[in-house]
Amino acid sequence: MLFKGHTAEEALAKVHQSLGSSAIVVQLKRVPSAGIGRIWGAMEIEAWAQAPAPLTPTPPPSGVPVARVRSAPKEARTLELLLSLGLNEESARKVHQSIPGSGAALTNQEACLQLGAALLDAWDKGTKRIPKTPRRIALIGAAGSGKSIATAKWITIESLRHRQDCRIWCLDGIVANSAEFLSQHAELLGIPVETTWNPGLPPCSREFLDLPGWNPTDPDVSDRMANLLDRFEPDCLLLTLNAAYEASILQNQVVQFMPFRPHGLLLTHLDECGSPSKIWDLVLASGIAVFGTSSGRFIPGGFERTGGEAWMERLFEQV
Ligand SMILES: Nc1nc2c(ncn2[C@@H]2O[C@H](COP(=O)(O)OP(=O)(O)OP(=O)(O)O)[C@@H](O)[C@H]2O)c(=O)[nH]1
Ligand SMILES: [Mg+2]
Repeated sequence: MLFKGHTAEEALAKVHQSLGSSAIVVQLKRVPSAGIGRIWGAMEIEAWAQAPAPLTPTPPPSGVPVARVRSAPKEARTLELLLSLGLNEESARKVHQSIPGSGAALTNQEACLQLGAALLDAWDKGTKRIPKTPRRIALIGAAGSGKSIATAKWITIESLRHRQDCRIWCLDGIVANSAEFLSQHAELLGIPVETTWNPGLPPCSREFLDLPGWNPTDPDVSDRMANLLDRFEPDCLLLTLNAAYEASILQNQVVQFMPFRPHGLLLTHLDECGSPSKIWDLVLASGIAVFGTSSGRFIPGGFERTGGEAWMERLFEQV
C-alpha cells in the first residue's frame, strides 16, 4: 500500500496507523508534491508498505524483554545501519546526528526510513547553489581529472539535443591548455572556440570555460585561475573529480579546491568506479552535491545529471 506525507515521520505515522507498528516499509521515495505545492516545486515522501506476514510466535530468549527483540535504541540502530552501507565513520556520525532523537526504540524499517530522509536532506542542502539550467559553465579540478572530455560530452548534448547556441572558451593557465580534441570536436559541431578572453563578444545561451587542471597548493597558478574565473563569472562552477581515485585523495582535492567555492561536483570515470558510499562520503564531507557524472572516454556517451534519490537507491542496493 502507498502512504504519503510531507516528511518521513508523517508518512511513517500513516503506515503505522493503517497497518500496525510492525508494518514493513519496502520502499521510500521523494516525489513532487501532488497538491498546489507542485507549482513551486514542493516535494513529499512516498512510502510503500505492507502488513507483516503472520508469524508463528516464538518465545524470546530468556531474560530479554519482548520489545527489545524487535527494536533497538536509535543510537545503535541508525549508526550501525549507516556503517553497514559502507559510509565512513565521519559521514555516518554526521547523518546520525541530523536525525532527531526521540528516544524511542526503532525497527530496521523505521531506521532506514529516517536515515534515507536524512541523506536526501543533506543532498538537497548541497544543491542550493546549483542552477536548474546552467548557462555559464566552468569545470575546475586537478590535471587529467576528465574536465575536457566531460565538457565535450556536455556541449554535444546542449548543441545537438537541446539546440542551444554554444560557445567554448579554451583558455591557458600557467601551462598551455592542450585539449586539442575539444577544439576539434567543437569545430565539428560548428561551435565557436575562443582561445583568448574577449568580454566584448555577444553572449550565447550556453558558454563553457575549459581550463587546464592545476594544483591549488601553488598560489601563482591559483591566482591566475581565480582571475580567469572572476572574469568568466560562471553560474555553474563544478569541481571535477576522477571518482576512481582513492577516497582520501578525493577528499584532499575537495578541501584544496574549496576556496574556489564550487557550486557542485562533477564525477568522471564512473565506468571505473561506481561506489555509492564513496560518493556519499564526498557529498557529506563537502556539503556540495553531485551535479552529474561522466562515464567513459567516448563522446557524448555516459553524461548524466543525477539526483540524490538515484544515489540513495544505489547505496541501499548494496545491502
Ligand atoms: N575511462 C575513462 N577515461 C576517461 C574518462 N574521462 C576522461 N578520461 C580519460 O582521462 C584522460 C584525461 O581526460 P581529460 O578530459 O583530457 O582531462 P582534463 O581534466 O581535461 O585534463 P587537463 O586539461 O590536462 O587538466 C584522457 O585520457 C581521457 O580519455 C572517463 O569517464 N572514463
Ligand atoms: Mg583539459
